[in-house]
Amino acid sequence: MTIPSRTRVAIVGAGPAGLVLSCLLHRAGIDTVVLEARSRAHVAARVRAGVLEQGTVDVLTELGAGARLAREAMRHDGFELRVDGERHRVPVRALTGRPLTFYGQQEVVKDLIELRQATGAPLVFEAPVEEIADPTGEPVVRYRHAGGTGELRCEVVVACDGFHGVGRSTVPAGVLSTVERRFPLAWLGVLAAVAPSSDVAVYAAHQDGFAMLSMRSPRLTRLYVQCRPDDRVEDWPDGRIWAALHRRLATDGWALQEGPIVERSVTPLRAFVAAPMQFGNLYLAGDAAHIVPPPGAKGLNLAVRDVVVLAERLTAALTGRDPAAVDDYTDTCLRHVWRAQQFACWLTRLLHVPPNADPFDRSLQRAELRALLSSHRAVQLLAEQHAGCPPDRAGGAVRTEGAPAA
Ligand code: RFL
Repeated sequence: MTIPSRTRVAIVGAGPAGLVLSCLLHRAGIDTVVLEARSRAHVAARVRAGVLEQGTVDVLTELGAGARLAREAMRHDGFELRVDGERHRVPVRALTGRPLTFYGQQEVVKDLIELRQATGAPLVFEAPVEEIADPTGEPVVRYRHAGGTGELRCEVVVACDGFHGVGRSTVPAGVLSTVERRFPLAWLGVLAAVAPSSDVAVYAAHQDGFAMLSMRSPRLTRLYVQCRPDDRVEDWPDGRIWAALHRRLATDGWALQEGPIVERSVTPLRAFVAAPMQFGNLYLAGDAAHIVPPPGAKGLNLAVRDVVVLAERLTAALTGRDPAAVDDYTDTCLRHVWRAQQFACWLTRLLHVPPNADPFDRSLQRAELRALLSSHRAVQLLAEQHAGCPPDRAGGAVRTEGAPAA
């Protein structure tokens, strides 16, 4: 593919944020070029998120990337909280009107790549961006591709390049402020080629630590075990993984089915927020600006929210309808980012056993879990936060016809 030397919006990164943004702007008639560091095969195989909020499903469907999702996604009415083997159902759909949708992030990415490629608009793989020059004037994006280097001039650059990308580091240190919490915890995540042993996702709080059973398809189970941030995958041979899962997920009358482990990784749990999410004509979206700990299952959903907000504002600004529309991008996003952060950090603290937890901490944590489960209002709030608010115009995002207002 020949890469143009000029576009209106340069998008760095073809993860969920970059791809959704490119499709939203294309639909609004705005030229974009997407530059992605890795190969198409690599991006489409990266196993990460799996729980989609209804707002995210609505955005994908509205864009035309929802057909396979509608056929293949697993929809659940709720999830199970297992506390030292005691089972509690949280009926999310009954309490919120919204189901939980399980569909792998790699499948979302595949569908979006196909949608983008069908438009014929440039999406270039193996084109790592090395520098974003002049972000407050007419930005120039410098990249490597096919053994050479190139420059892309644009009016706006959106860094959707994840936590380790170049976008955030382009904002001067005196402008950008960051806050971070590193938990003394990590998740060992595995993908096992076996039918899920439960009809809903299971979050288990156990004296040994957290474990979770989730699903990606009727034949693929996603499992997580709390481990230490400095653990390596080699520290966790199959036997140790299954033994920990059997113990932490154990409950009467139920058995965990084992299967071949086809993927494994260790993810340290951290929370991170950078602000502002805009600097001149450079915008940050998704993991480039914030990381939420994975127990909340919010990262991909937040990335989609960010770009829905941004696409609406950039469209208004670049078509001349409202040049100041982008001014409140950071403030609008930070409201939903901090709401998700609060939920994810609370769930992390509630369900995991920190390495230094003493008997007092452990008893307090159990007392909090039991108080939560005995209160209808508390369970309602848990269900609402897990299901996520539908994106609405008050929050600055699109609302699909017929969706409830908030
Ligand atoms: P991504 O997906 O990291 O994509 C960034 C893209 O940018 C490319 N890139 C560059 N391209 C060009 N030039 C450069 N210099 C570049 N540098 C980087 C990268 O190759 C990549 O393709 O960011 P994005 O789009 O913001 O999406 C964010 C989500 O990926 C992330 O928040 C979620 O995976 C988080 N997450 C979950 N989110 C949910 O909403 N629900 C979940 O159930 C959920 N579970 C999870 C998760 C994340 C996890 N880990 C592994 C961190 C479970 C886990 C274990």
